[in-house]
Amino acid sequence: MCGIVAAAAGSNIVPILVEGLKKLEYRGYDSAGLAVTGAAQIERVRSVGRVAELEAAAAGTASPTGIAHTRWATHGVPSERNAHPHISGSIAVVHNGIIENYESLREELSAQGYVFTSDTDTETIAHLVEALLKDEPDLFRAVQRACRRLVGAYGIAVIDQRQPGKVVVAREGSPLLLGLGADGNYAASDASALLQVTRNMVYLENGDIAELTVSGVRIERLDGTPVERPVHVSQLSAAAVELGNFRHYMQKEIFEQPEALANTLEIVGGSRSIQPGIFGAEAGSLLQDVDHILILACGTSAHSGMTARYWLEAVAGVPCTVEIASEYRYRCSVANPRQLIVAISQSGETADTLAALRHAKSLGQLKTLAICNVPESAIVRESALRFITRAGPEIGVASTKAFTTQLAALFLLTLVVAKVRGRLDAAQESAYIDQLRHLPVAVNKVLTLESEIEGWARRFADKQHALFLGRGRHYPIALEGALKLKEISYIHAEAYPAGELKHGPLALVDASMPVISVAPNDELLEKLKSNLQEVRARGGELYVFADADSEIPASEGVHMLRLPEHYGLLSPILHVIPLQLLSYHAALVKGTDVDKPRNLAKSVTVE
Ligand code: HGA
Repeated sequence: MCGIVAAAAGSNIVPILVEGLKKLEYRGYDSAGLAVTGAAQIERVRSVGRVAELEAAAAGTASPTGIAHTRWATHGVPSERNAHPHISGSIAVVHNGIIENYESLREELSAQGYVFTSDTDTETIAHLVEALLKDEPDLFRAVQRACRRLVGAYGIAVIDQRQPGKVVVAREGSPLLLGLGADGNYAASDASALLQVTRNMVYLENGDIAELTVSGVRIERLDGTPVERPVHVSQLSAAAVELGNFRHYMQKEIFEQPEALANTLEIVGGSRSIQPGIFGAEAGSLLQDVDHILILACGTSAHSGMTARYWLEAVAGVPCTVEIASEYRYRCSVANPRQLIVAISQSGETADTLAALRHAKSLGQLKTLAICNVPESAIVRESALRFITRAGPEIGVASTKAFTTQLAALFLLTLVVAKVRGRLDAAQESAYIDQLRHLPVAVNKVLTLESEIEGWARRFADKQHALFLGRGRHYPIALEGALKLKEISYIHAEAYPAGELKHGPLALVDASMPVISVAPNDELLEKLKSNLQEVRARGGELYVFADADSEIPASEGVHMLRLPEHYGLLSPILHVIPLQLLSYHAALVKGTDVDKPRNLAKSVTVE
């Protein structure tokens, strides 16, 4: 989603702003812009398209104070006039998020004579601050007063030509952090933008407002109370976001899965048993009387939750429900203080998941667990327990390594809950640990199938539609395969539990509809084989991912690929990988923008 970078330093900060925006490009955006305090007035540069174009356009711009932004439009089409920063009089504003009361503010400010030049909700903030500056000349105080009038979610950064050397930032619901540097102070929506200048980060809380100058920062609450926030030394590796020898981040990230899984599972160490403490010091007592698990997530993370439901019920014997976060947060649900709330999000900033977590807590459900890839994120900070997947930064918008590491974390959760409930004996536990340890090797073997999968992708990249089938714990894997294909190749895809075929979707099957089936050698294989016959009988072309020992012969119209190992309960982690590769290669054939698919963004920080 949108990105913010801001700086108040001792020398020209334009190259830092541009470099910071480049680091945020992976999040997805449609336009970019920056503004600095100039010799006589605010200097602003905006462009639709890539940050490289903004960089070229800003070649002659220099200043020690400025703000910059990548926009992912929510209000008003992607265009130069809607790109941020927005200016009113002597001030300029960039904004992430959505101002929900922008229409009434717009009416009020228009009545005062302010002329709007964009269709954004953001421009109301610029005019509101400008209007308040008339009574309150200090920028910090004027922004503070403006924020009290805003309803919605925002991370903002503001500069004033009349108060050079100063940037004011504030947040409510959108991520924002400060970077304390040697030659100045900085702010950004994501730490990766600031690693170029500092590792010393201060995470702002909702309702915080901060002023940055070259010599320091000060933070207050919106009501004027001064606050101190701790300085974290970021452990993010700057090299982790380089592309290396791969063509795309998505490809790199698919191939990083063995390492990502090994890193994530390192927490188990050489032990023969798994302790609840891997989810946080209080996990042992907090999990004690849990009688239900409610998983809240969106998109790919919801699919990892859906897979985990099969594990949690089968192995730990605990009832489990998975809800799409944006539904749960607005639904009247029955609260259960004994249920464990599990919030899953790659970034830990997903607005819907964060809001769903807060909603769950507001109902008195305080047993909360975050499964996230970013340790300093809001969802982690606001949960009682946490498990940090160690996938490393995920740049491709279509999630891959975050998904498989989430699955590994959820399997560990299954084992811990099973133990707490007395449902796992030492021999079983040890066998599962062996299987987990072997996962990186097993994933490596699956990755060797890439060239055959590439051949399949070429066969159906010209198709308009595709159907994905799975059963049991592989049904969510079929859903994830369909989502990947939609996201990056723009081929319409749907997933069904194979038994549902005859209840409707079979009507769609003909020779032009490829049907991709996840067919591991499990207890449902015989049932699945009958479902595949139903497809074949209607002329549908089948692409089947089976296990080495699945007895399904290849025949005309039935293409078979066998995964090297049969992996039992953990098989979903292996079977999703060929589906990731299939989508990746279909997208390459179609020539789409694999890492930044149209209309989509990484870290969905708006509702
Ligand atoms: N509402 C603003 C900013 C959108 C945003 O934060 N996207 O992630 C706009 O539409 O310009």
